[in-house]
Amino acid sequence: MNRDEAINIVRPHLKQARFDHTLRVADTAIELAEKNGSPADKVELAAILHDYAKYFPLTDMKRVIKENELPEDLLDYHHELWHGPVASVIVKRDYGVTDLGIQKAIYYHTTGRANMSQMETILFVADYIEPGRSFPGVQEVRDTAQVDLDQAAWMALRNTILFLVGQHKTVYPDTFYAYNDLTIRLN
Ligand code: DGI
Ligand code: FE
Ligand code: FE
Ligand code: FE
Repeated sequence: MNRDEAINIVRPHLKQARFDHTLRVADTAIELAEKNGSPADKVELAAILHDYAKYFPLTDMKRVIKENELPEDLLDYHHELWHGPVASVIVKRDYGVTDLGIQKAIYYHTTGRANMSQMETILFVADYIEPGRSFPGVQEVRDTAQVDLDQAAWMALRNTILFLVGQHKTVYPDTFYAYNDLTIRLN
């Protein structure tokens, strides 16, 4: 699968604004890949496909989670967490994306996890810092990503956890595991 094929696969599933976000994530991810010595072509495919399932009906996502033995505890948390794992299954099943690194980057792009690969970290950070994002603190994470990818991921995780806690929302365990893992590794 090349860039154009991936774009043609996701485009019908996304609104214009989400498609534009996707292209900005891909550009940002390629820059981070080149800076960090990750394979830019794989990172680009993962980025183009990452939000494929963002607008799937909740019932369809639930079915994919149950039928493919994805962790059922996902269903106890916000449905915003479902689209990455669901997309990773579908790109493999329906579009022949066999590369496990790409599958995992898509799978974990929202929550992160402990021991993320560099490709997973790049997509996680690129999704957070792409130039269309404007949450509080994002510019500091952008600046940090230019010099230290893991530090940028740690900051994004910290910001997200603080944001969710401030909103009285739950935090999926993998997000805490990712944060703890980087906190330990960066010290
Ligand atoms: O799909 P995108 O909007 O591009 O971004 P995303 O897939 O990273 O989704 C992020 C949203 O998910 C963000 O607004 C916060 C929300 N969210 C809800 N619960 C959790 C969570 N994010 C993380 N990392 N962990 C959670 O438990
Ligand atoms: Fe997403
Ligand atoms: Fe994200
Ligand atoms: Fe995204």
